[in-house]
This record gives sequence, structure tokens and C-alpha cells, in this order.
Amino acid sequence: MYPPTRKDFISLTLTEQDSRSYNNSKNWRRKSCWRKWKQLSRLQRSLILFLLAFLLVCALATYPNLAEHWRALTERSVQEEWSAVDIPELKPVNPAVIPEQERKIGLVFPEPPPQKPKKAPSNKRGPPVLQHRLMKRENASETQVKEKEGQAVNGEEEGEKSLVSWRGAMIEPERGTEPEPSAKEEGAPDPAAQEGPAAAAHERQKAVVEAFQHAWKGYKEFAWGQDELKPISKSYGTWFGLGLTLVDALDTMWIIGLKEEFEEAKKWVATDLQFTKNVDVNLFESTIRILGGLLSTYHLTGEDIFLEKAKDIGTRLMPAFNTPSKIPYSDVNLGRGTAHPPRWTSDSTVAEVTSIQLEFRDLSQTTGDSQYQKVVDGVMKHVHGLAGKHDGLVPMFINTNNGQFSHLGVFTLGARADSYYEYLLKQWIQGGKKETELLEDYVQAIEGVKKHLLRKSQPSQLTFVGELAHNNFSPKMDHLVCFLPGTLALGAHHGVSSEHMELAKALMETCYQMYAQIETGLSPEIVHFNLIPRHGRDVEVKPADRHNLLRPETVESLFYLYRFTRDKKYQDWGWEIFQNFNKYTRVSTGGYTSISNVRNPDNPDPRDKMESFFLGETLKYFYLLFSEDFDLINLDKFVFNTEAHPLPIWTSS
Ligand code: DMJ
Repeated sequence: MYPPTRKDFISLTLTEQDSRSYNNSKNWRRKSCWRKWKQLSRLQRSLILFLLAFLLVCALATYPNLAEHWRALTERSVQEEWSAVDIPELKPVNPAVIPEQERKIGLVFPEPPPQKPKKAPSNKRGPPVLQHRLMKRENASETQVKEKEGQAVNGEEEGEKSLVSWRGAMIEPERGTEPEPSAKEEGAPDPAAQEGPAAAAHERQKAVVEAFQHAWKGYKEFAWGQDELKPISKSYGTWFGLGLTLVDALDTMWIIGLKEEFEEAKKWVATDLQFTKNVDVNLFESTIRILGGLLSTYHLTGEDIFLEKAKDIGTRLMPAFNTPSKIPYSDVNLGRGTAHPPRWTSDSTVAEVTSIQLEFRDLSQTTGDSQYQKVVDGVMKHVHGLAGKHDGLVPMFINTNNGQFSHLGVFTLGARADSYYEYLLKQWIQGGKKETELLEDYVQAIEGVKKHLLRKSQPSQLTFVGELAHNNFSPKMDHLVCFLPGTLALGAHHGVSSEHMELAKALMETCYQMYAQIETGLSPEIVHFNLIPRHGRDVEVKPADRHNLLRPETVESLFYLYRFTRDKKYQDWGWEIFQNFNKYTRVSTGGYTSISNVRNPDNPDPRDKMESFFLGETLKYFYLLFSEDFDLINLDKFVFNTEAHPLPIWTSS
């Protein structure tokens, strides 16, 4: 017998299929997973699916926070780099004395380093693009818009996608049109260079009047009685349906001496301005533009019709204050007498509820009916004692149910908080400098700005006001913040602190540089300042922030600075800006337009919209900046509301 053959090995024959089963490819893994998945019970599968769906929902919900956190981290690293640089000027402040109040409130701002205004490093201000391209597109869009005319419904035209900007101003999608060369040709002689200073001032004022007439021509022809002119499509936009531009521009016409235009507009107010409409208006916007515009026109002209209309709208806005906390809702239906918050929240914006006071207080003073003042003073008293401030700086939102600040920890002097600070000072001035709580809050807030928000940029050491989000500093500054130099100067003029004037001058230079360092010589909506030494230029602009809405804040501040210092450089800076508005935003057929890209002089990309504040504020402040008549709206007798409507300062009599 043969012993059984010893098997020392096992023979394995691998089929094609088997060999694949040992393959570590993705394909195999996928199949294996799939097989395992199939082996699970239905219950197990359901559980896993539920878990995955839950995780996805959580991830989506936390995305904004994560994004913010990430941004904060990146910004912090920049800040840390910055803080390594020794800037001795930014030391904590020392107490100082407010002369009139004889109260000790700290307000010392360091002397800014002596600097000449920096010229833009590479300021290519090329000629605007081809007129014929504009004409072609204008004609094309004209036909489309003519069809749309009349379809405007409470803020939006049907089918047209709009973005909502700060405080509800509508921004249409970008239109592919270019502006035309200005009426004042490039290289037109500067009157200041030719004649004496008085004549120059006069010539510049004349240029502003001409600009107003040009804007008015467009409004009259294509948008008469409507809210806003769309100068390129030669049509109009509706927001409240209350002739916003016309009402906003009334006192400008009066101040700059356009009597004929004024009379025509007055007639419209008397016969066509009706507040009985079933229309939702934003409390803040209608207060500062319409109520403010009517009241100031009444004070300047003494014509009763304006007070009558002011009283009508003021009374119709009162339901906004019927909230559990007495902090007003954002929206009011004028015809129905109802008010409500925005659809998505019961919060109101802090700037909005605290920047209607000058107007409501004036309405009470002028009519002798105290109800208007009572409600807005109540809001200020409430906010005065509220927790959640940071060295006088306020959050951006306040809840109308519980009256508490919401979204705590974010502080800015830009959108949603800006005019809170402005109105603290201005109410104190309006009331004859007696309401000390207002002054205290203002002074403390400026201290907060100095402590938390003030920095200097690289390489030019421009003093700027950034933002704070949960203790993380961001070097972001809205153009809106450029109201601050003017407000600080106004405070200094009224005796708050002379150091505020130094800060005002430093910030004024910065706001001017936000124009001068940009290719068109026009400021973007938002800038980011550079904090890193030897790294690029001071002013950086993100693609989403390149638009210019014809805003007034820098011109407004130049006006105050010129009034109080009489330094001609402020007029010259304003003249430069004025010429650039003419060069890049003027539309040949009438009107001026917002633009989408201040960095492209060859195609600034017009947006086809003239905001009412261009006539109400920007051109008014230009005119007053170039005026040598300091009695024309004397700043010891009037205080401007945040829409440039002058209201009288109360006298003790
Ligand atoms: C105006 O309506 C007012 O100046 C407001 O305070 C801020 N926004 C615009 C102008 O930029």
C-alpha cells in the first residue's frame, strides 16, 4: 500500500470573479458596502438614514455660524499680526471736561501724525466709455421698460428680481449700460484755479444747482410724483408710492434757490400727496425722508400745507409704537393704521427705532401736541438703561416684544447702528443741551469707539473705524460711517470736547481717501483697511462692495468740517468728488445713477437708479459746502436730521 500522499500545500484556483473579490479597488468597496447595506434589517437601515438626515440638517443650520467663526479666525490672525505693531496713539483715553456741563467725561484723542493727504497711488481716471454704446442700450431697455411702466407694485416691479439693500433701498440687478461723459467735460477748468475764492465758491455752487436741475429734469420727465427715477430706462421705481424723491428734495430746492421748481412741487404736495393709501411703509425711512422733509420745508417757508401733511403722516405712523415693549415695529400701513414687524422676525433695527426722534419731537414742538414726542422719548429712555451695550456701543437689533437687545456682541458704526450715535448728539442739541442722559450716552459711545473700533491702516496710517464681532476686530468700514467726522465736529462745535475735532479731522481724511484711492475717484459702499505693514495699499475693496449709491455721508462731513475749520481743502476735496459724480454717474437724458463698479472707470456699470437722498442730501450738502454764507442754515439755530432736513434748535422761549 502506498501511504496516502501527504499534502504539504493547498491548491487554490482563483477564478476571475474571485480574484476581483480580493481587489482593493473603490469599485469593490462600493459593492461590498452595498452588500452589507442589503444585509441590514429594514429597521437598521431606517435608523441609519434618519441619523444621516439629522446630521445634514444640523450641518446646514450651523453653517452661517461656522462661516462667521472662520471669518473671525482669519480676521483675528490679521489683527494679531497688527497688534504686534506698536501704535502708541491708541492708548486708553483720559478724562476731560465738557465745559458747559462741567462734567468729567473722558475724551482724549491723540494728535494724528502730521500727514499730507495721500494721493492715490495709481489713480487711473480714464474717460468714461462710449456714448453710442449707452444710447444703444438705453434704447433697447427703454422699449422693455415702457412695457413695464405702470406695473410697479409697492416696491417691486413684477418679474424683476431685486436685492434689498440697507434699510430697504431696492437695488436692481446689474444692467449692462455705461454712463455718458458728463456735461462738465473732463479737464473742464476748475473755477477755483481761475478766479478768487469767493467767485470760485460761487461757480461751484452754480455747478451744483446745474446738477440738481439736470437730476430734476429726468425726474420730472420720467418719474414725476413717483418714488425714484430710473434714469437709464427712463422710468421709475415704486417703494412707498408717496413721491419720495419729490418730498425729499423740497427743502433742497428752497435752499439752493430753485423757486419755480419748488412751486411746482408744492402744488403736487397739496393736491396729490395722500397718506390714505393701503400701503406698508418703513417707519424709519418714511420718518426721516417724508416727515423730516415736510417739517423742514415748513420751517423754512412757513407754508401751512407742509405742516398739515407732516401732521397727517406723523399721526398715521403712531400705530408702530403699539407693541408690548413700546419699541416700535419696523412697518406701518398708513391707510389701515396697522403696524407689524418684518415677516421673519419680531426684531427692529436699533438705528431705526432711535433715529426718528428729531422728527417726532419737532412735530410735537410745532403742533403743541405732546403725543409724538412722548413715544420717541420713551424709546430713548428705555434704550438708555438697557443691558447689552459695550462701553456705550449698542448691538444692531432690539426685540419689539421684550424690549431687549438681540444678536448681542456685534458692534458697528455702520449699517443698523449708525444714526443711533448721530441722534444722541443731535437730540441733545435740538433740546437746547439740557437732556444730559443723551450727552452721556453719546460721549460714552465715542469712548467705546476709541477703545474698541479705532485703528490705523497700513501703509498710510489712516485712522478708521472698524467693527467688532464677539471680540474679534474686523477692519471693515461702511461708507455710511463717514457721517461720523461731521457729527464729531458738530459735537465739538457745541462744546462736547475739542479732542473730538481732532478725531473728526483724522476720520475726514480717511473718508476722503476712500474716494481718492479708488480708480473712479468715487467711494465703494464698503472698504476693508489693510493692517499688515508692507502689504499693498490702505484701502481694499471686495467685489461685492464695489457699488456707489450716490450716498451723502462724506460730503455731509466735509460740509461740517468746512463750516467749523474754514479750511479750504475740504471744499477742494468736495469739488473733486462732485466732478467724479458728474463724470461717472450722470445720465445725459436727465438724472444720475448709482453704479456697480467704482473700480472700473471704463465701465462703472450703472444700476439705473437715482436714490431720493441724492437730491435730499448729497446735492444739498455739496451746495452748502461750497457756500461762504454761514448763515445759510446756521448750525447754531438748526440741526440736520439724518436725511439732511434742517429742524430748528429749541430756544428757551
Ligand atoms: C439716508 O437715507 C440717510 O442718510 C440715512 O441715515 C442713511 N442712509 C441714507 C444715505 O446714505
